Amino acid sequence: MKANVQKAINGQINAEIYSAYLYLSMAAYFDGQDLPGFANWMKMQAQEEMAHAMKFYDFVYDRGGSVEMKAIAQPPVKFKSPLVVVQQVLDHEKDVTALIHALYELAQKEKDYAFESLLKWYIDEQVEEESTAGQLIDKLKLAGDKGPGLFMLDKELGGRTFTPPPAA
Ligand code: OFO
Repeated sequence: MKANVQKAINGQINAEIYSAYLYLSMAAYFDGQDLPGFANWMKMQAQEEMAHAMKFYDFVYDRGGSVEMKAIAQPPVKFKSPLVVVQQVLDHEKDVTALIHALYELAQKEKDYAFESLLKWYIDEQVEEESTAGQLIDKLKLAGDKGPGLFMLDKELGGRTFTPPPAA
């Protein structure tokens, strides 16, 4: 594996773990607001992000490279409202999509076909991530930011479970 590819993947591992950390911070906000269903949704999202990080991690070792853990930045800890939080989820996922697309361009430039193939999974996953976040925003707008609608949506989100992605 080329040094610049390895460095870029290590950077993305850090970004995925940051995503997990961000979603855990959002989970903590929702637990503090007595919205355990929203908190559950964020905890499941955090688990997904760790799985995204590990898929890159395993790929590096499958290709004879090495992983180096970097410091994880502190995520925001104060949030304005449930709607603002879910809008931040979508904004964050759009940023991550841009990172994945940049990695794909690097894979093409370096003619690293195995990396390119791996990234196709992430490209599809980001379509899913943005769509899920967009749906959550729509549901929350319909339910309203407080009252019975919010309570019902919280119950629904409490049912989200984690399904591990296929191995690299
Ligand atoms: Fe790893 O997809 Fe979200 O951030």
